[in-house]
Amino acid sequence: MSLFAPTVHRLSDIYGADVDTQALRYARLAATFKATYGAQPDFIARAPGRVNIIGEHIDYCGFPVFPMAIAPDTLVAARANGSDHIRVSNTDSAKYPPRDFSVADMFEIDPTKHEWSNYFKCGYRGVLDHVSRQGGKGFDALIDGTVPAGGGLSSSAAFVCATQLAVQRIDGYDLTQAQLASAAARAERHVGVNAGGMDQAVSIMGQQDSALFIEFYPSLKAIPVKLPEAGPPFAFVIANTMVVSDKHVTAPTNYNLRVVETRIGALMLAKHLGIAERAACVGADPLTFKVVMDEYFVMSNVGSSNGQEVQGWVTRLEAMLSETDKLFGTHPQGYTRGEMAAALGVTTTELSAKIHEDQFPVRADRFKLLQRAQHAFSEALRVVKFRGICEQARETAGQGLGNLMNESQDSCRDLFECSCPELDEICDIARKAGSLGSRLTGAGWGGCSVHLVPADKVADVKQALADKYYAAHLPDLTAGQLSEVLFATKPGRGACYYVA
Ligand code: NG1
Repeated sequence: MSLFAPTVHRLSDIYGADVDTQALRYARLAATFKATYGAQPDFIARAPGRVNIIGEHIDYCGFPVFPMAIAPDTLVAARANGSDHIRVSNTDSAKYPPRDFSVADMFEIDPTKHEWSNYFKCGYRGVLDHVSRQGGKGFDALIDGTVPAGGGLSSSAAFVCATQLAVQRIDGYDLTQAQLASAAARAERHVGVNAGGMDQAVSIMGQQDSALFIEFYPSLKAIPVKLPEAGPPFAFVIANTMVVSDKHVTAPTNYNLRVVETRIGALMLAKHLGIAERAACVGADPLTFKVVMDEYFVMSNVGSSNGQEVQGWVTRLEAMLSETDKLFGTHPQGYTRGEMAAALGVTTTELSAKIHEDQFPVRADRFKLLQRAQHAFSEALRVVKFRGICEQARETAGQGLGNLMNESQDSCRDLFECSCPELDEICDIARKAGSLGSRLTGAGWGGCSVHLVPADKVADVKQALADKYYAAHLPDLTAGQLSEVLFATKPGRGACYYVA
């Protein structure tokens, strides 16, 4: 795997066979850039969206996830303009009007305003904060995106990552892929979502024909894993519910609340296991379930804390599940703030500071620590088992992988409560039509679903979804629109520069 974002000169190196549509798109982008700014762009930076195959809402718990990059992407055409201004426009100017910023403006991101250019500013800050600089050269940028916004395919990460690539090339930096991914994950938090790092890592490091097993702790590591080739081939079908889940708007009751529930869960579990005062826990920022698990096993000398082998993971995660039930099983209805503060021996104000509520406020009467922890540990277990099945590459792999995806959906629906009726309905229709495994992908509460489908059943699954879901819920969709919300995909390459 290359250490730095590569530069490619042929569109086929990015999109495989689908070059004609892309050639037209890139030519239009260059022409619009020239019409807008009076010159050709120097280069185009490109970063893809992703589908998370399995491992939902556990990146911010420090656990491994298993996504793949896909073809839909964000392009940033750019050129230094010799001024101290940064001008940015979008090919969809009706929805995303042009903006003109001074370098100082680029550091002002107001998370209370839902403003498209905030993501551009995040990308800018990602690079500049990483190199500890207050500003760089002025430039012009034109954005074009094909990842649906709010659809669970990570349009925001694609946007932030592509912007980072553009900014570092304009300003003459060369961050490694791991640095770019970590910088983008930190930067995206400026818009007020306390996100993990999965999307940025796979957008930057995605590999053609492989999914990635991404570990975050003790450091970011992406291991390409081929999907089993033994047995009948299968495809991933993506179906968008078209229920737009705006993470940014619903964060206090959905995404950020889930992050907080797992963080408080980790603090209480560390205390319960008698390891809260150990340096690794005190110094962890944030303290996650993964840190707690590793530290507990270091202390009790059971297995290595970095054990990669499937059985090592299974032993440790099962032990954590059992401790979870012992500790949180007394409160199946959830905890009040007062109960959690008392359990940790702090005031509710101190608890609020611990979970950074000034930056990421949350709203809930009860915090469902039992269910969230059960999901996190069992989902991590499914991820390592999924990888294990891929590596064994047996004839029967498809069913095993599909079962894990179905169990993941059940857990997301019942324990993590991040599904929605439309996602459940789509999964049900797809399974009945031949999908081996169907689940939501991304944050959930709407957005996209992913289905593991034997190649000879792809047409049946798509037809069933078209007839039973889309015709019923969205009768006005044209055939062209349908192909954008319901499609088969395979692992694509990560971010790169394109220079003709
Ligand atoms: P989406 O909303 O699909 O981009 C979000 C987070 C991920 C991860 C998933 C749930 C951002 C940028 N991404 O993905 O880090 O936590 O939810 O697995 O917020």
